[in-house]
Amino acid sequence: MLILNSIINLIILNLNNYFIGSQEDKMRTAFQIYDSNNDGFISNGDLFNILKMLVGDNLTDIQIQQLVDRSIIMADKDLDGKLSYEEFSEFCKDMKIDEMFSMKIF
Ligand SMILES: [Ca+2]
Ligand SMILES: [Ca+2]
Repeated sequence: MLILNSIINLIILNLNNYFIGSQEDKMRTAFQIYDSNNDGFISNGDLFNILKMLVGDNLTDIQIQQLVDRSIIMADKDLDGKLSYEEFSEFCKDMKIDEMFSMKIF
């Protein structure tokens, strides 16, 4: 879980450098990055693609898939197997900047 939080944090921090806007705008932009097929939901496959890109060879496909499955289960409040913007933003709200340092567990 910490790994995913860290990755989302990194993306949001990076967005801070490139975009001027409210926290809401940044969250919306981060959501659009994750929603790689642009259908308005972050699916299991969307998340897998993004994580795969971000972690590269640090994790096997199986480890990435497990991480994706766990993350979706934790954040998916209405149990439809994908994350809406509301679920995503709720999930991100509790994250702390400090958690990005858990990247070191790679
Ligand atoms: Ca999608
Ligand atoms: Ca959902």
